[in-house]
Parts: sequence; structure tokens; C-alpha cells
Amino acid sequence: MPLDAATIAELADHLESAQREARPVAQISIAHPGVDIDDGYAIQWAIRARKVARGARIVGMKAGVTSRAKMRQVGIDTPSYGFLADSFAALDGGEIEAGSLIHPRVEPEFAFVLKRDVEGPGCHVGAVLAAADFVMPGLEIIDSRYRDFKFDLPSVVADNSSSARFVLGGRCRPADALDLASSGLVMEKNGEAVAYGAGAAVLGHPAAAVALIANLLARRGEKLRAGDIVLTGGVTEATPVKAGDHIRLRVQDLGSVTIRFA
Ligand code: OOG
Ligand code: MG
Repeated sequence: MPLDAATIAELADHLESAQREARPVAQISIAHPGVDIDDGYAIQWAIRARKVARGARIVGMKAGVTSRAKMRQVGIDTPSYGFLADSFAALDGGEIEAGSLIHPRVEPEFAFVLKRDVEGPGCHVGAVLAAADFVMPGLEIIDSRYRDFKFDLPSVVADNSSSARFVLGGRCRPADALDLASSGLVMEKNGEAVAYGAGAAVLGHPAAAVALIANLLARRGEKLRAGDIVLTGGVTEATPVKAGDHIRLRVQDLGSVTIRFA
């Protein structure tokens, strides 16, 4: 962990300001070539603390880069996590101001809601299914604060794994009532299908992404908590959107969720 505490605080301020002002910046590894993954998480947790100090509520977590399609798209093959704050939530059927974001992309995801804490190390799919209250379809709107959506792993982790907005909708179903690995989904943009996939694209089973987050959190003595929302990561590559676009995600047995960009 080569960065000192003052630099971590300074980079947290830098990245959070970029997010709040929807202003792209250079990936932090350019000015800080030695930045490592632990530094990245230290910066992410500093951003989280800044938001909490300002009154934000953390409502859950998201997994990043958990499918081959995502790995190919961003050139990173290590999954990561980020946090979800209450202010990131948008309503199903609602609208997101495209101008509040830099270069948004939308991802089709599964969302778990937990009824019990989920804790690593050694967390696995079975433990997640036992602790899950229900599953529902989710759209994640990512918006890297880095120019041209270009980053390496420490830089994207510091930037809260590009987290910007999320939308949950459709139907809530108990996770163990579905065969989530073979659950198919289609994402449509302006009425045209742009991405297809199935749950198995996410680490073999979407619950594996929840376990992965719990195991990563355990390294910091943290855990997932009862009531948390957990987005399991894009099943397919992310789709760029702009003002005027309408996105619909349909998931087998789970209904659909939509969002419009204004
Ligand atoms: C990193 C975040 C990826 C996902 O679902 O894979 C992510 C990025 O692609 O900007 O949220
Ligand atoms: Mg995502």
C-alpha cells in the first residue's frame, strides 16, 4: 500500500468531486503509478465515509466485472466491489438526468436482497442462497469518472467501481425458487434488443458474486448486512446511453424493469 493517508484523502476528494460535478478526470494511476488494489479500496472507503458524513445511507453493494463479457469490454479480469448509496437509486419506470452523468452505460444485472448478514471468509453460493430474502431484476448505470472510460484495476476500484445509479423492478422471487444460472434475460434500448444473456455468465451463478463480495469484505473485517441490496454485476457488456434513450430489461420469471434518460 504505497500511498500515504494524506494522498488517499486527497484522491477521495478528487474522485468524489469529479462525480459530483460530472467532470471526467485522468485515471489516478497516471499521477500515482505505484497505486495498488489496497490503495484503491482505501480511496473507495474514504469516498464512502465522506458521503456518510454528509448524510448518505449505504443501502448495499455491487459487484464489478463478474462476467467474461464485462472482462473483455474493460480489459480487466479481476472482479471488484463498490457501495450503493441511497442517492444512487432511481425508480422503475422513472427518469435519470443524462446531464448529471459523464458518459453513462447501462448493465443488465440480478439484485439480491438479504434477510441475514453474509460474512466471509469461506462464503459460498449455498450460504448466500440461505441468507437471501429475494432476487429481482436490476439495471445498473455505471459512469466511470475516468476520461474515455479507460482505467486499470486500482483506479476503477478507487472510483467505486464506476457506480452511479441503479434501478430495481420487476418481481421479487425467493432465490432458491429459481434456477438463476439458467435464467435468461434480454435488454432492449429504444425497443431494440441490444444484449442477451443468462445468469451463469456471472461467475457461474449470480449468488457467487455475492459470496465474492462477502469474501473481499472479510479482508477489512466487514460483511454484507441483512437488508442490503447486492447487484451481482453485468451479465453482458454495458450499453452506452444518452438523453432520449429508453432501456428495458426483461428477466425470465422476474418481469421487467425500465428507465428513461432525459
Ligand atoms: C467497472 C464496473 C463494472 C459490472 O457490473 O461489471 C460493473 C466498469 O465497467 O466501469 O459495474
Ligand atoms: Mg455493474
